[in-house]
Amino acid sequence: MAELAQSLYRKYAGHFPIGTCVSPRSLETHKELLLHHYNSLTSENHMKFGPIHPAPDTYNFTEADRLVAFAKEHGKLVRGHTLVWHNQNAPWVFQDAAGGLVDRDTLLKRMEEHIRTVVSHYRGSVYCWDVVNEAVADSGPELLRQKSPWLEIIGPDFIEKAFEFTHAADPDALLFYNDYNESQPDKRDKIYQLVKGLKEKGVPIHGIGLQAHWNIYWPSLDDIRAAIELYASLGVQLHVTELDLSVFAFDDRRTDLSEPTAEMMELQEERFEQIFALFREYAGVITNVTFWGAADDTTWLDNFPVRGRKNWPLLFDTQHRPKPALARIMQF
Ligand code: HAH
Repeated sequence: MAELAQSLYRKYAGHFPIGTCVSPRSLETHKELLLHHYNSLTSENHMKFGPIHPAPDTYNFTEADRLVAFAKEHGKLVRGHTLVWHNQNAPWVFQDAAGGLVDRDTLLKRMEEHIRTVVSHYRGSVYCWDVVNEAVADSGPELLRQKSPWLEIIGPDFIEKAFEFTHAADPDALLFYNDYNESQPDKRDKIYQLVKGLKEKGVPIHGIGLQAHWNIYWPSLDDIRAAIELYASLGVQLHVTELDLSVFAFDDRRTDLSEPTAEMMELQEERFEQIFALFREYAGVITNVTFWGAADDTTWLDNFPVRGRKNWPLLFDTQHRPKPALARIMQF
């Protein structure tokens, strides 16, 4: 059993909740870490469209309900992730009876029914939703990601519809637009434009989710700060929704390491310290900081962007022991 350091979420109680994503398995395998260090939980996969609504008349709430029960039992917040995304959908959603693409009105009805059912089910238990995930284009002149069945079938107003349906189902939930590469200047400006447009139309949106899938070299502190400033100027809350800090630059596909080098660990410690100092500086606007994993033994980066390679991106090691980075972000 790993020795318990001072509780991360208790240390940050005056700033923002500290979260992690969880899986059905990690509720057991990482229970001690979850209880001691995190006070906000996000289902990594089981509130996504495919898993939770696999067939037109079939909802599978079992796993997400277990997470919500666990959170209730232990006094943890739950972030809802995610209602409308171009990935991890059930194929039926976009198909008509003949196997072709469904028409706009039918897809809007399906979206409404899906959102109403899921959001009502978790009303009062899930305090905020990533309503739309990753709708902005990574590069090029287009504002929106072109390869999305939601955009292709419904058109650009799929975004505002999703927020309106969610708000109707739970008027108390905080509603977020969530995306990655959120601190990269070109994409940052597009996310800003999108959310600004939604706000001007009176769409019920309360926040921007910064996924924060970063690494020890990128993005610069200046770019992160500029993104926080720009998004905050819209008068919305910011959640850091999926934080991890890979020891590899994104284009570095090396697979020769069985543990991170001392230099990587040192850089990671420094970066964690700087990033959390920045988050604390903006604690008036940053209202949740969630990691995309509780410890280095299991994270989505084990298979992205290189299958079967560890990235050691979190604050706890593969044995669930605090890395030196933990102490660094507790010094204030
Ligand atoms: C995130 N996408 C998703 O929001 C989350 O639901 C998933 O579990 C992991 C990461 C980040 C991403 C991606 O999936 C593919 C390419 C770039 C970024």
